[in-house]
Amino acid sequence: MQSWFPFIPESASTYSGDVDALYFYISGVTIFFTLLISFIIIFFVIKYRRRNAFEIPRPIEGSHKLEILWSVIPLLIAMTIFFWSAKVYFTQYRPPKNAEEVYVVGKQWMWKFQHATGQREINELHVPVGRKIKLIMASEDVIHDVFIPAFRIKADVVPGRYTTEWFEATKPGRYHFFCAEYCGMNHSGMGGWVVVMEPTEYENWLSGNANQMSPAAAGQQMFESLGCASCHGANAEGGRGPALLGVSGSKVALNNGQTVTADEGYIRESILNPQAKIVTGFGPIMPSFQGQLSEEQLLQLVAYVKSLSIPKTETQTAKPAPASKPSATPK
Ligand code: HEC
Ligand SMILES: [Cu+2]
Repeated sequence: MQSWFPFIPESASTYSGDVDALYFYISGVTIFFTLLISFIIIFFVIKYRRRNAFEIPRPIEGSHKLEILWSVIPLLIAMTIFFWSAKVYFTQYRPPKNAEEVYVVGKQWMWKFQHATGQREINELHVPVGRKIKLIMASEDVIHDVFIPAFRIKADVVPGRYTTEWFEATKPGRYHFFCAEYCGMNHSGMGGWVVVMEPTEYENWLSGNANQMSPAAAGQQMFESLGCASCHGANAEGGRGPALLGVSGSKVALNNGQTVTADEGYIRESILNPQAKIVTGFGPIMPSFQGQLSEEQLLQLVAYVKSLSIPKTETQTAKPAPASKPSATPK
């Protein structure tokens, strides 16, 4: 699929138009000045050429007016580029609160996706048109990068932390995505397709693949089996660890006087490296679970902890459904 202009991929997300406009603007400014300066150079070369062997040029005194003018004009132009790109960047890299979450794990050399409702996919991602989707991404091995040209988004997937990107697709279709960070032998094959569907079609697809446990439900099982529940009981009183209900998204006071927001990154760190940030009023007794969990399991635990803060009005995202379905032992 190509757009009207060769070299520019299909434009299929809410901000791909903004990115293109900025791109054309920067290209336009560059081309304009390249031509202008080239023309002036050639013009001067001809106009001020040496006409005879003994010619002595008139000395040039310099001009402050001119110096200021050709410093200030480029500065103003550069500032338009700066503010415009800052604005585009700002919307791109701040996922909206109400986005639906998809968990992404990259490993040599494939992409695993899991929807908040449980469906898993490999090298293919189904999403509905017109809804905001946030990808929470982790790597099992080396740095990868999720690049979806038609949506104009691209973000590294870095081992040891979560990165995110978000989009809202504007038209149904199949869009190629790539790993955009050289990651070893089969890097070039590490990609796939984002399938954007009409909402009803998407609901059908979801229900047709509904036999998997949601990440939050899988996380809940692990929460029991790993013994998290023994310290993080449902009721705060007398628990050895803080109650986790409502933690996600809240401000947590630490024993060093700092406050942090409990986002995915914080929850992740709390599990792998509990000593890094100690919640005020508690001792550093939580064991580290580093090395015991795959990125996928970790994402499921995080999904479970996050689901503990969803109020009664449960819209989409993680449903801590009765974790009864036997299937899918988390890998
Ligand atoms: C031995 C008891 C113990 C076990 C087992 C334990 N924790 Fe903790 N956990 C704590 C304590 C104490 C704290 C508060 C001190 C700190 O931040 O390390 C804590 C903090 C946390 C926090 C940060 C909470 C906040 O209010 O900011 C999270 C999230 C968390 N634990 C998740 C887990 C998960 C998931 C497991 C199981 C994989 C687990 N814990 C197992 C004792 C425990
Ligand atoms: Cu890769």
